[in-house]
Amino acid sequence: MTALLDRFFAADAAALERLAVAARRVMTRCEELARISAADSGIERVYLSPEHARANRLIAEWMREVGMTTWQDAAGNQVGRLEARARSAAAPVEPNAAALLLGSHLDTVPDAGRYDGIVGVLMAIETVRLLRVAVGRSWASPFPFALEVIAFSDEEGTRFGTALLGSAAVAGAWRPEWWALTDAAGTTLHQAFLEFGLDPARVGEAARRPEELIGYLEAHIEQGPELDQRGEALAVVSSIASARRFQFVMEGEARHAGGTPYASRHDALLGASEAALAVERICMDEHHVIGTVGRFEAFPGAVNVIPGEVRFSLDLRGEFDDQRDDVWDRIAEELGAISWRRGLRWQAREVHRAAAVACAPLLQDVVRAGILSTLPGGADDPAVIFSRAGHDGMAMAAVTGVGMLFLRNADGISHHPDELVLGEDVGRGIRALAEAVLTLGAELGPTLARIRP
Ligand code: HGY
Ligand code: MN
Ligand code: MN
Repeated sequence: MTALLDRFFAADAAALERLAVAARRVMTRCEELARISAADSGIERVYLSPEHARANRLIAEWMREVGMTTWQDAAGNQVGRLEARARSAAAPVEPNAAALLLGSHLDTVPDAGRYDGIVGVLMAIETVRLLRVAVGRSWASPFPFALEVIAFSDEEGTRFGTALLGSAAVAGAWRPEWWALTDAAGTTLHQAFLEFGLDPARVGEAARRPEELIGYLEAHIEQGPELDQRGEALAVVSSIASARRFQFVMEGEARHAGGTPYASRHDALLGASEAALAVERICMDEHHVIGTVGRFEAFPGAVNVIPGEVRFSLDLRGEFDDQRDDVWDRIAEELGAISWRRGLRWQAREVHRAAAVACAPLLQDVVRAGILSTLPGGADDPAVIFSRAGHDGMAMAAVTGVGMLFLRNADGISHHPDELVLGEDVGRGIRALAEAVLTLGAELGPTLARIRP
Protein backbone atom coordinates (compact mmCIF):
# COMPACT_ATOMS: atom_id res chain seq x y z
CA MET A 1 0.00 0.00 0.00
CA THR A 2 1.42 3.37 -0.91
CA ALA A 3 2.08 5.20 2.25
CA LEU A 4 -0.12 8.21 2.86
CA LEU A 5 2.99 10.34 3.08
CA ASP A 6 4.00 9.37 -0.47
CA ARG A 7 0.54 10.32 -1.68
CA PHE A 8 0.62 13.51 0.44
CA PHE A 9 3.85 14.49 -1.32
CA ALA A 10 2.99 13.00 -4.72
CA ALA A 11 3.44 16.34 -6.40
CA ASP A 12 6.56 17.19 -4.47
CA ALA A 13 9.25 14.61 -5.00
CA ALA A 14 11.78 16.72 -3.12
CA ALA A 15 9.69 16.61 0.04
CA LEU A 16 10.84 13.18 1.11
CA GLU A 17 14.41 14.35 0.48
CA ARG A 18 13.67 16.87 3.16
CA LEU A 19 13.31 14.01 5.62
CA ALA A 20 17.06 13.49 5.63
CA VAL A 21 17.56 17.22 6.05
CA ALA A 22 15.03 17.23 8.89
CA ALA A 23 16.89 14.44 10.68
CA ARG A 24 20.19 16.27 10.35
CA ARG A 25 18.57 19.44 11.69
CA VAL A 26 17.22 17.51 14.71
CA MET A 27 20.65 16.07 15.48
CA THR A 28 22.31 19.49 15.16
CA ARG A 29 19.68 21.10 17.37
CA CYS A 30 20.08 18.40 20.02
CA GLU A 31 23.73 19.50 20.21
CA GLU A 32 22.68 23.15 20.41
CA LEU A 33 20.24 22.46 23.25
CA ALA A 34 22.87 20.33 25.02
CA ARG A 35 24.93 23.50 25.39
CA ILE A 36 22.16 25.09 27.47
CA SER A 37 23.18 23.61 30.80
CA ALA A 38 23.60 24.71 34.41
CA ALA A 39 26.67 22.48 34.69
CA ASP A 40 30.14 23.47 33.47
CA SER A 41 30.58 19.97 32.14
CA GLY A 42 27.64 17.78 31.22
CA ILE A 43 23.98 18.58 30.67
CA GLU A 44 21.65 19.71 33.45
CA ARG A 45 18.48 21.72 32.76
CA VAL A 46 15.88 21.76 35.52
CA TYR A 47 12.41 23.20 36.00
CA LEU A 48 12.10 27.00 36.33
CA SER A 49 15.83 27.55 35.95
CA PRO A 50 17.53 30.14 33.70
CA GLU A 51 18.44 27.22 31.42
CA HIS A 52 14.76 26.24 31.19
CA ALA A 53 13.94 29.79 30.10
CA ARG A 54 16.73 29.83 27.49
CA ALA A 55 15.66 26.43 26.10
CA ASN A 56 12.04 27.61 25.87
CA ARG A 57 13.10 30.72 23.93
CA LEU A 58 15.10 28.64 21.45
CA ILE A 59 12.33 26.07 20.96
CA ALA A 60 9.80 28.88 20.47
CA GLU A 61 12.00 30.30 17.70
CA TRP A 62 12.08 26.91 15.98
CA MET A 63 8.31 26.54 16.37
CA ARG A 64 7.73 29.95 14.77
CA GLU A 65 10.12 28.99 11.97
CA VAL A 66 7.56 26.40 10.79
CA GLY A 67 4.70 28.88 11.06
CA MET A 68 3.35 28.08 14.51
CA THR A 69 2.08 30.68 16.91
CA THR A 70 3.82 30.22 20.23
CA TRP A 71 3.27 30.85 23.93
CA GLN A 72 4.66 29.76 27.25
CA ASP A 73 1.81 28.39 29.32
CA ALA A 74 1.08 29.18 32.98
CA ALA A 75 3.24 26.27 34.18
CA GLY A 76 6.28 27.09 32.05
CA ASN A 77 5.64 24.63 29.20
CA GLN A 78 6.51 25.98 25.74
CA VAL A 79 3.73 25.50 23.19
CA GLY A 80 3.40 26.05 19.43
CA ARG A 81 0.16 25.79 17.41
CA LEU A 82 -0.75 25.54 13.74
CA GLU A 83 -4.46 26.20 13.23
CA ALA A 84 -6.68 23.75 11.35
CA ARG A 85 -7.39 24.48 7.72
CA ALA A 86 -10.93 25.84 7.47
CA ARG A 87 -13.63 23.62 6.02
CA SER A 88 -15.29 26.57 4.30
CA ALA A 89 -13.72 28.99 1.90
CA ALA A 90 -15.07 31.79 4.04
CA ALA A 91 -12.02 31.83 6.28
CA PRO A 92 -8.54 30.39 5.72
CA VAL A 93 -8.27 28.63 9.08
CA GLU A 94 -10.52 27.22 11.80
CA PRO A 95 -9.27 29.03 14.93
CA ASN A 96 -10.96 26.96 17.62
CA ALA A 97 -10.46 23.44 16.42
CA ALA A 98 -9.37 20.75 18.84
CA ALA A 99 -5.65 19.98 18.65
CA LEU A 100 -3.52 16.90 18.26
CA LEU A 101 -0.63 17.43 20.69
CA LEU A 102 2.82 16.27 19.65
CA GLY A 103 5.89 16.75 21.79
CA SER A 104 7.96 15.60 24.73
CA HIS A 105 10.03 17.30 27.47
CA LEU A 106 13.04 19.67 27.57
CA ASP A 107 14.15 19.19 31.17
CA THR A 108 16.87 16.71 32.11
CA VAL A 109 18.34 14.64 34.92
CA PRO A 110 21.79 15.68 36.23
CA ASP A 111 24.64 14.80 33.82
CA ALA A 112 22.06 13.80 31.22
CA GLY A 113 22.18 12.52 27.69
CA ARG A 114 21.30 14.86 24.81
CA TYR A 115 18.25 13.02 23.43
CA ASP A 116 15.95 12.04 26.35
CA GLY A 117 12.85 14.17 25.72
CA ILE A 118 14.63 16.70 23.50
CA VAL A 119 14.67 14.55 20.37
CA GLY A 120 10.89 14.06 20.66
CA VAL A 121 10.20 17.79 20.81
CA LEU A 122 12.40 18.44 17.77
CA MET A 123 10.90 15.51 15.79
CA ALA A 124 7.44 16.93 16.50
CA ILE A 125 8.47 20.32 15.06
CA GLU A 126 9.87 18.60 11.94
CA THR A 127 6.64 16.60 11.55
CA VAL A 128 4.69 19.87 11.53
CA ARG A 129 7.12 21.29 8.97
CA LEU A 130 6.49 18.24 6.74
CA LEU A 131 2.69 18.26 7.02
CA ARG A 132 1.80 21.98 7.10
CA VAL A 133 -0.04 23.45 4.13
CA ALA A 134 0.19 27.02 2.85
CA VAL A 135 -2.96 29.08 3.38
CA GLY A 136 -2.56 32.57 1.97
CA ARG A 137 0.61 33.91 3.51
CA SER A 138 0.54 31.64 6.53
CA TRP A 139 0.58 27.94 7.28
CA ALA A 140 -2.14 25.63 8.54
CA SER A 141 -2.63 22.06 9.61
CA PRO A 142 -3.99 20.06 6.67
CA PHE A 143 -6.48 18.38 8.98
CA PRO A 144 -9.76 19.49 10.53
CA PHE A 145 -7.78 19.56 13.79
CA ALA A 146 -4.98 21.89 14.82
CA LEU A 147 -1.45 20.61 15.30
CA GLU A 148 0.30 21.65 18.50
CA VAL A 149 3.79 20.93 19.73
CA ILE A 150 4.34 21.04 23.48
CA ALA A 151 7.73 21.07 25.19
CA PHE A 152 6.97 19.93 28.73
CA SER A 153 9.04 21.61 31.41
CA ASP A 154 9.42 19.05 34.20
CA GLU A 155 9.07 15.43 33.20
CA GLU A 156 12.03 14.27 35.31
CA GLY A 157 11.23 15.90 38.65
CA THR A 158 14.96 16.56 39.13
CA ARG A 159 14.61 19.85 41.02
CA PHE A 160 11.63 19.29 43.31
CA GLY A 161 11.47 15.48 43.45
CA THR A 162 7.90 15.21 42.17
CA ALA A 163 7.90 14.39 38.45
CA LEU A 164 5.52 15.41 35.64
CA LEU A 165 4.75 18.87 37.09
CA GLY A 166 4.47 20.51 33.65
CA SER A 167 2.18 17.85 32.20
CA ALA A 168 0.17 17.61 35.43
CA ALA A 169 -0.65 21.31 35.01
CA VAL A 170 -1.78 20.72 31.40
CA ALA A 171 -3.90 17.79 32.60
CA GLY A 172 -5.54 20.02 35.22
CA ALA A 173 -4.07 17.88 38.02
CA TRP A 174 -1.94 20.49 39.84
CA ARG A 175 -1.94 19.97 43.61
CA PRO A 176 -1.78 22.93 46.06
CA GLU A 177 0.52 21.00 48.39
CA TRP A 178 3.19 21.08 45.69
CA TRP A 179 3.83 24.80 46.33
CA ALA A 180 5.72 23.87 49.51
CA LEU A 181 8.06 21.45 47.70
CA THR A 182 11.66 22.63 48.04
CA ASP A 183 14.77 22.14 45.96
CA ALA A 184 18.27 21.35 47.30
CA ALA A 185 18.80 25.04 48.11
CA GLY A 186 15.54 25.23 50.07
CA THR A 187 13.73 27.30 47.42
CA THR A 188 10.03 26.44 47.33
CA LEU A 189 8.22 25.70 44.10
CA HIS A 190 6.10 28.76 44.85
CA GLN A 191 9.17 30.98 45.07
CA ALA A 192 10.68 29.39 41.95
CA PHE A 193 7.48 30.20 40.02
CA LEU A 194 7.75 33.86 41.02
CA GLU A 195 11.46 34.01 40.19
CA PHE A 196 10.75 32.48 36.76
CA GLY A 197 8.13 35.16 36.12
CA LEU A 198 5.10 32.92 36.52
CA ASP A 199 2.10 33.65 38.74
CA PRO A 200 1.33 30.68 41.03
CA ALA A 201 -2.28 31.84 41.28
CA ARG A 202 -2.69 31.35 37.52
CA VAL A 203 -1.17 27.85 37.12
CA GLY A 204 -4.69 26.56 36.48
CA GLU A 205 -4.71 28.43 33.18
CA ALA A 206 -2.32 25.81 31.77
CA ALA A 207 -5.04 23.15 32.04
CA ARG A 208 -6.49 21.88 28.76
CA ARG A 209 -10.06 20.53 28.66
CA PRO A 210 -10.55 17.05 27.10
CA GLU A 211 -12.72 18.51 24.34
CA GLU A 212 -9.81 20.77 23.28
CA LEU A 213 -7.59 17.79 22.54
CA ILE A 214 -7.65 15.05 19.91
CA GLY A 215 -4.81 13.10 21.53
CA TYR A 216 -1.19 13.24 22.65
CA LEU A 217 1.51 11.56 20.54
CA GLU A 218 5.14 11.43 21.70
CA ALA A 219 8.32 10.15 20.08
CA HIS A 220 11.00 9.21 22.62
CA ILE A 221 14.16 7.11 22.82
CA GLU A 222 13.45 3.65 24.26
CA GLN A 223 15.81 3.99 27.25
CA GLY A 224 16.07 0.20 27.17
CA PRO A 225 18.06 -2.34 25.07
CA GLU A 226 15.20 -4.17 23.30
CA LEU A 227 15.22 -2.38 19.92
CA ASP A 228 19.00 -2.46 19.80
CA GLN A 229 19.00 -6.21 20.51
CA ARG A 230 16.27 -6.77 17.91
CA GLY A 231 18.19 -4.71 15.35
CA GLU A 232 15.09 -2.59 14.72
CA ALA A 233 14.80 1.20 14.66
CA LEU A 234 11.26 1.88 15.88
CA ALA A 235 8.59 0.38 18.16
CA VAL A 236 5.02 0.95 19.22
CA VAL A 237 4.60 1.56 22.96
CA SER A 238 1.84 -0.52 24.57
CA SER A 239 1.85 1.05 28.03
CA ILE A 240 3.91 3.23 30.36
CA ALA A 241 5.06 1.87 33.71
CA SER A 242 3.43 3.14 36.88
CA ALA A 243 5.71 4.99 39.31
CA ARG A 244 6.01 5.49 43.04
CA ARG A 245 8.92 7.41 44.55
CA PHE A 246 9.83 7.45 48.26
CA GLN A 247 12.30 9.22 50.51
CA PHE A 248 13.47 7.06 53.47
CA VAL A 249 15.14 7.86 56.75
CA MET A 250 16.80 4.91 58.52
CA GLU A 251 17.83 5.80 62.10
CA GLY A 252 20.33 3.99 64.34
CA GLU A 253 22.93 5.37 66.74
CA ALA A 254 26.02 7.36 65.84
CA ARG A 255 28.85 5.89 67.96
CA HIS A 256 32.63 5.69 68.10
CA ALA A 257 33.93 3.60 65.18
CA GLY A 258 36.64 2.01 67.32
CA GLY A 259 35.32 1.66 70.82
CA THR A 260 31.79 0.41 70.06
CA PRO A 261 31.53 -3.40 70.10
CA TYR A 262 29.65 -4.91 67.16
CA ALA A 263 27.07 -6.45 69.51
CA SER A 264 25.93 -3.02 70.64
CA ARG A 265 25.95 -1.24 67.27
CA HIS A 266 22.87 0.12 65.54
CA ASP A 267 24.47 0.95 62.25
CA ALA A 268 22.01 2.80 60.00
CA LEU A 269 24.19 2.40 56.93
CA LEU A 270 24.31 -1.38 57.16
CA GLY A 271 20.55 -1.48 57.69
CA ALA A 272 19.91 0.76 54.70
CA SER A 273 22.35 -1.29 52.62
CA GLU A 274 20.45 -4.47 53.46
CA ALA A 275 17.27 -2.62 52.45
CA ALA A 276 18.73 -1.61 49.06
CA LEU A 277 19.79 -5.21 48.41
CA ALA A 278 16.34 -6.41 49.45
CA VAL A 279 14.75 -4.05 46.89
CA GLU A 280 16.88 -5.63 44.15
CA ARG A 281 16.18 -9.20 45.33
CA ILE A 282 12.40 -8.70 45.66
CA CYS A 283 12.01 -6.85 42.33
CA MET A 284 14.22 -9.22 40.37
CA ASP A 285 11.91 -12.13 40.98
CA GLU A 286 8.88 -10.12 39.93
CA HIS A 287 7.82 -9.73 36.26
CA HIS A 288 8.06 -6.13 35.05
CA VAL A 289 8.55 -4.53 38.47
CA ILE A 290 11.70 -2.43 38.81
CA GLY A 291 13.07 -0.87 42.01
CA THR A 292 16.10 1.41 42.25
CA VAL A 293 17.82 3.14 45.16
CA GLY A 294 19.33 6.14 43.43
CA ARG A 295 20.22 8.45 46.32
CA PHE A 296 21.98 7.27 49.49
CA GLU A 297 23.45 9.60 52.14
CA ALA A 298 24.98 8.58 55.49
CA PHE A 299 25.15 10.97 58.47
CA PRO A 300 27.15 12.35 60.15
CA GLY A 301 29.40 11.06 57.35
CA ALA A 302 32.65 10.99 59.34
CA VAL A 303 35.09 8.15 58.71
CA ASN A 304 35.39 7.34 62.41
CA VAL A 305 31.70 7.48 63.35
CA ILE A 306 29.16 4.68 62.97
CA PRO A 307 26.42 6.18 60.78
CA GLY A 308 23.49 7.12 62.97
CA GLU A 309 21.23 8.02 60.07
CA VAL A 310 20.90 7.22 56.38
CA ARG A 311 18.60 9.00 53.94
CA PHE A 312 17.88 7.14 50.72
CA SER A 313 15.43 7.10 47.83
CA LEU A 314 13.35 4.42 46.15
CA ASP A 315 12.08 4.60 42.59
CA LEU A 316 9.56 1.76 42.16
CA ARG A 317 7.81 1.02 38.86
CA GLY A 318 5.58 -1.69 37.50
CA GLU A 319 3.59 -2.59 34.41
CA PHE A 320 0.50 -2.81 36.61
CA ASP A 321 -0.30 -0.67 39.64
CA ASP A 322 -1.50 -3.53 41.89
CA GLN A 323 1.60 -5.63 41.16
CA ARG A 324 3.83 -2.64 41.98
CA ASP A 325 1.89 -2.05 45.21
CA ASP A 326 2.23 -5.72 46.27
CA VAL A 327 5.99 -5.41 45.83
CA TRP A 328 5.96 -2.21 47.90
CA ASP A 329 4.21 -4.10 50.71
CA ARG A 330 6.91 -6.78 50.59
CA ILE A 331 9.68 -4.19 50.65
CA ALA A 332 8.07 -2.42 53.63
CA GLU A 333 7.80 -5.77 55.46
CA GLU A 334 11.47 -6.49 54.79
CA LEU A 335 12.43 -3.05 56.07
CA GLY A 336 10.55 -3.83 59.29
CA ALA A 337 12.43 -7.11 59.71
CA ILE A 338 15.84 -5.50 59.05
CA SER A 339 15.10 -2.67 61.49
CA TRP A 340 13.94 -5.05 64.22
CA ARG A 341 17.03 -7.22 63.79
CA ARG A 342 19.42 -4.27 63.94
CA GLY A 343 17.61 -2.12 66.47
CA LEU A 344 16.89 0.62 63.89
CA ARG A 345 13.90 2.81 63.12
CA TRP A 346 12.74 3.66 59.59
CA GLN A 347 10.22 5.96 58.03
CA ALA A 348 9.21 6.56 54.42
CA ARG A 349 7.61 9.56 52.72
CA GLU A 350 6.01 9.02 49.33
CA VAL A 351 6.92 11.97 47.08
CA HIS A 352 5.52 10.88 43.73
CA ARG A 353 2.94 8.47 42.39
CA ALA A 354 1.63 8.00 38.85
CA ALA A 355 -0.59 5.20 37.60
CA ALA A 356 0.42 2.92 34.74
CA VAL A 357 -1.02 4.13 31.45
CA ALA A 358 -2.16 1.96 28.57
CA CYS A 359 -1.61 3.72 25.24
CA ALA A 360 -4.85 4.35 23.34
CA PRO A 361 -5.50 1.51 20.85
CA LEU A 362 -6.16 3.92 17.96
CA LEU A 363 -2.86 5.72 18.58
CA GLN A 364 -1.04 2.40 18.83
CA ASP A 365 -2.57 1.49 15.45
CA VAL A 366 -1.52 4.72 13.72
CA VAL A 367 2.00 4.46 15.18
CA ARG A 368 2.17 0.89 13.85
CA ALA A 369 1.04 2.15 10.42
CA GLY A 370 3.67 4.86 10.61
CA ILE A 371 6.45 2.41 11.37
CA LEU A 372 5.31 0.00 8.65
CA SER A 373 5.56 2.87 6.16
CA THR A 374 9.30 3.00 6.91
CA LEU A 375 9.77 -0.73 6.25
CA PRO A 376 9.84 -2.72 3.00
CA GLY A 377 6.43 -3.99 1.86
CA GLY A 378 5.32 -7.18 3.59
CA ALA A 379 7.49 -6.52 6.66
CA ASP A 380 6.42 -8.07 9.95
CA ASP A 381 4.58 -5.88 12.43
CA PRO A 382 6.95 -3.70 14.45
CA ALA A 383 7.85 -4.47 18.06
CA VAL A 384 5.38 -3.45 20.77
CA ILE A 385 7.21 -2.46 23.96
CA PHE A 386 6.10 -1.76 27.54
CA SER A 387 7.89 1.41 28.61
CA ARG A 388 9.81 0.95 31.85
CA ALA A 389 10.65 4.64 31.68
CA GLY A 390 8.12 7.21 32.79
CA HIS A 391 6.78 9.86 30.38
CA ASP A 392 4.52 12.90 30.32
CA GLY A 393 1.84 10.70 28.79
CA MET A 394 1.24 9.35 32.33
CA ALA A 395 -0.22 12.75 33.25
CA MET A 396 -1.80 13.49 29.87
CA ALA A 397 -3.82 10.25 29.98
CA ALA A 398 -6.12 12.01 32.46
CA VAL A 399 -7.48 14.24 29.68
CA THR A 400 -6.80 12.51 26.36
CA GLY A 401 -5.61 9.38 24.61
CA VAL A 402 -1.84 8.84 24.62
CA GLY A 403 0.37 7.24 21.98
CA MET A 404 4.14 6.77 21.87
CA LEU A 405 6.74 5.93 19.25
CA PHE A 406 10.06 4.53 20.51
CA LEU A 407 13.40 5.05 18.81
CA ARG A 408 16.31 2.69 19.21
CA ASN A 409 19.06 4.06 21.39
CA ALA A 410 22.35 2.19 21.58
CA ASP A 411 22.28 -0.43 24.33
CA GLY A 412 19.43 1.49 25.96
CA ILE A 413 21.96 3.76 27.67
CA SER A 414 20.10 6.81 29.00
CA HIS A 415 20.27 9.31 31.86
CA HIS A 416 23.97 9.31 30.98
CA PRO A 417 26.21 11.34 28.64
CA ASP A 418 26.75 8.25 26.46
CA GLU A 419 23.06 8.26 25.44
CA LEU A 420 23.01 7.82 21.67
CA VAL A 421 20.50 7.81 18.80
CA LEU A 422 21.25 7.39 15.08
CA GLY A 423 20.43 10.20 12.63
CA GLU A 424 19.00 7.59 10.27
CA ASP A 425 16.65 6.36 13.01
CA VAL A 426 15.55 9.94 13.65
CA GLY A 427 14.77 10.25 9.92
CA ARG A 428 12.78 7.01 10.03
CA GLY A 429 11.07 8.25 13.20
CA ILE A 430 10.02 11.56 11.63
CA ARG A 431 8.62 9.71 8.65
CA ALA A 432 6.76 7.29 10.95
CA LEU A 433 5.38 10.16 13.04
CA ALA A 434 4.20 12.06 9.95
CA GLU A 435 2.60 8.91 8.53
CA ALA A 436 0.95 8.24 11.90
CA VAL A 437 -0.56 11.73 11.96
CA LEU A 438 -1.78 11.38 8.35
CA THR A 439 -3.28 7.99 9.23
CA LEU A 440 -4.99 9.54 12.25
CA GLY A 441 -6.35 12.31 10.06
CA ALA A 442 -7.71 9.72 7.65
CA GLU A 443 -9.13 7.59 10.49
CA LEU A 444 -10.81 10.48 12.27
CA GLY A 445 -11.94 12.26 9.11
CA PRO A 446 -14.86 14.60 9.61
CA THR A 447 -16.00 12.84 12.83
CA LEU A 448 -13.08 14.35 14.72
CA ALA A 449 -13.96 12.30 17.76
CA ARG A 450 -11.29 12.85 20.35
CA ILE A 451 -9.32 9.77 21.33
CA ARG A 452 -10.30 8.42 24.69
CA PRO A 453 -7.53 7.32 27.07
O1 HGY B 1 12.47 8.30 35.21
C1 HGY B 1 12.04 8.07 34.11
O2 HGY B 1 11.68 6.97 33.82
C2 HGY B 1 11.94 9.16 33.10
O3 HGY B 1 13.12 9.22 32.36
N1 HGY B 1 11.71 10.41 33.75
MN1 MN C 1 14.40 10.76 31.58
MN1 MN D 1 12.19 11.29 29.00
